[in-house]
This record gives sequence, C-alpha cells and structure tokens, in this order.
Amino acid sequence: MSQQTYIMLKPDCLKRGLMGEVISRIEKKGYRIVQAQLMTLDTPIIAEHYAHLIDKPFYPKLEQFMLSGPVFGMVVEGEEVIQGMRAMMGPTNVFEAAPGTIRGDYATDVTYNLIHGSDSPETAKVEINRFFN
Ligand code: DAT
Ligand code: MG
Repeated sequence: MSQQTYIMLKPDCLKRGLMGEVISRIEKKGYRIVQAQLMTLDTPIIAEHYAHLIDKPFYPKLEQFMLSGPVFGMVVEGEEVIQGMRAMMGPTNVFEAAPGTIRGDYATDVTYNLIHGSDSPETAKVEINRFFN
C-alpha cells in the first residue's frame, strides 16, 4: 500500500555534509520526496515531537542537539515506506545498527543518529501535519 512518512535529517546530518548521501539512498530505493523544507526547530516543537521522551534523563541533551542547527524535513512516499524507511535507518541504538543501514554506516552515538522517521501510520499523519501545514 502506498504511504507517506515524515523523514527528518537531523542537525548532525547537515553539519557533516551527509544530506546528499542519505537523500540519494532514499531516491535509489525508489521512494519519492514529495515535500521538503530546511528549518530550524524551536523548544516547543521539539517537546511536541519528542513528547514520548520528555521525562527521560537524556531529554535535555536531545533537545540541545535538536536546537543545534537546521534540520531538513521531508514527506517521503512509496509502497510500505514507513516500515521501509525504518529498516533503511537502522535501530535507534546505533550499536545495534547493521552496516548497510544509515545509522549503521554513519553514526556512532545514540544521540547523534542522523535521521528521524515516523514509526507508524498514525504517527506519520501527525508528524506530517506538525511540520508541513
Ligand atoms: P527513533 O529515533 O529511532 O524513532 P525514539 O523515538 O525512541 O527513536 O527516540 C528519539 C530520539 O531520542 C532517538 O533518535 C535518539 C534519542 N534517544 C532515544 N533513546 C535514547 C537513549 N537511550 N539515550 C540517548 N538518546 C536516546
Ligand atoms: Mg521515534
């Protein structure tokens, strides 16, 4: 089934010049980028986006990181793209991320893990609305 997902290239991805690399993987897979925007997040939108983590001890570090530079948000479309993008990203814990995944190939720290992707159809809808209105 064709779906849309919200993908966000995080500040470390932009700072390290890896945007092209990651976008190239998305394109080569066969997914379509149907909306895109470079943006700088503020504290409230980060709190909304990471509401499920706000009580975690690592939240302040995560917030600082997400404030540290612009991000590149995209709506990506394709067959089963939500699960497909999660698979291409690799797991949250970069130490478990296999080579060949984006996090497995380019990240060595759980905080600085390059990319966000919606984790379910419900989340995708909410996140696309949040960042593209
Ligand atoms: P994902 O980004 O894989 O969907 P998530 O939604 O659980 O993972 O967490 C959002 C971000 O928060 C994640 O990309 C990095 C950070 N994070 C999650 N768990 C963490 C942990 N145990 N220590 C440090 N940062 C963490
Ligand atoms: Mg998540």
